[in-house]
Amino acid sequence: MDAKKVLEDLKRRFPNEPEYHQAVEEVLGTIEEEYNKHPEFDKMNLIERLCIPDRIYQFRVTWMDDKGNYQTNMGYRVQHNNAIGPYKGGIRFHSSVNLGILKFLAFEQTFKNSLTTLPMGGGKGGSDFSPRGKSNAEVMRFCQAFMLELTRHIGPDVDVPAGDIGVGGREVGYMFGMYKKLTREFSGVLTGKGLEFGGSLIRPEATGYGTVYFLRAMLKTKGDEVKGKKVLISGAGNVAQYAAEKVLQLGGIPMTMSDSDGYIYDPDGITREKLDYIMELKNVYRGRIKEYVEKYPTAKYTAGAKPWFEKADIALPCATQNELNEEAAKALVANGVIAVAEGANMPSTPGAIRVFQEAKILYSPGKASNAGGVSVSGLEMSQNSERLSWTAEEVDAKLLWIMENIHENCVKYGTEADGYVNYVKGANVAGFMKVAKAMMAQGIV
Ligand code: NDP
Ligand code: 2IT
Repeated sequence: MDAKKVLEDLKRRFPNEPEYHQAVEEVLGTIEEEYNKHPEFDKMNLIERLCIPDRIYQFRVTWMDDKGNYQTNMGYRVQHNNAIGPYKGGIRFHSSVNLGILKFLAFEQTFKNSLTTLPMGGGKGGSDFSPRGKSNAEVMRFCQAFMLELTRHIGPDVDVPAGDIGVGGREVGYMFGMYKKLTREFSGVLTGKGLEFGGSLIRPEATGYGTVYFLRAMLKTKGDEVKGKKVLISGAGNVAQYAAEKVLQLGGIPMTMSDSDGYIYDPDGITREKLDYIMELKNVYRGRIKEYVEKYPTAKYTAGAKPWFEKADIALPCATQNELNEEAAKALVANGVIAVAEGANMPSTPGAIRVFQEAKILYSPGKASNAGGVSVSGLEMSQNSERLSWTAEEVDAKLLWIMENIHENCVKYGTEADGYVNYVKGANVAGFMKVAKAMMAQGIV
């Protein structure tokens, strides 16, 4: 394959999808060499079938708001690849959602899920509906209207959605309820369910915990540890909260959290008690991060900015794509950051990744370091199939094993001649090879 040509062709056929192009470019650039060692792949033009989703569903979602007005949003499900298992990946509700963003996420998910060692293909879905500022009743009506259409495209052995930005336990619960009502079937069709109806212990924690387990494994290669390190965290949602919790458990000091309006910096560190406040603020009251400084006035809030220009040892981007650009990466490196582990999907721009890799600091892409969430989703599917629930200790031990295994695979496939581990290459090659072999074995389908 000629990676450049493949990409140009995709850009021509699918214009106006910059995030999708960005994700594909990053993967193609790192797997090209390995791919070309296998002429049988190119003979079957495997790469095109790997980049273009198996199928995409798009539908209108109409629902009634509390004032009695009818609102219309778009709904999507991108089923990217099911060579190694049923389509699997989250659902995102955010005003910025469009097809290009979901195509990038579904593409990334395919490699991420392959890395987990569990039998899951890749998919992603969502809507441009934003739960922000909506009442509980509005969120429920929207979730029901969304599931009314999505039902016919998913199933426990077909496609198993979960949460992502704007979709947490509440939304998964409402969608599960509607699926159950429409199909009269109680199954593991969604993951991230409530514990009372088939959810797994540690699923809410899994992405954040997994990111920090991966960070710990990276630091260990340098004989270093999380203890005593100052950590910049972006986001204040599911991933950011549990990344902060695990940093605290390992003796590190979270310094920042953010949302799309700005970030807070606490010079004394975000302690366990302060994190409890943030969790209540975000999860119960659905408040904004700036309210933190009213409660803890020694902290500062900066509107319209990102936390990357503060001094620290480690950065964990846990909010959204392209939230850390080249300029921010340069500031992080200049301030002495030794490791960046992505909790979000594709938070670093290509320019930022270049800066990290040229400075030879530890840098892991989301598809490796945030794979803990979908891994425990896979474990939720296993528990649903055997109609048993595992203890928190069991699930956490399996999560840790999976994250350390992904780390080992990145080292195996990503170590360069000078010993520097290119985690992007490692993750992409390891993830790709398994999917490619499965596709080859299954013929042209
Ligand atoms: P949440 O909705 O719980 O939290 C998202 C956080 O990111 C919020 O603080 C939100 O702020 C902020 N954010 C969202 N969009 C933007 C934006 N455009 N600009 C700046 N800030 C933004 O989502 P999650 O924590 O679940 O997801 C965070 C990231 O992690 C995403 O990239 C997601 O794809 C990824 N991820 C999630 C997994 C999971 O299991 N949940 C698994 C693996 C990856 P605001 O309230 O202002 O919108
Ligand atoms: O990006 C992701 O891996 C997720 N949002 C979690 C997907 C899942 O199926 O648990």
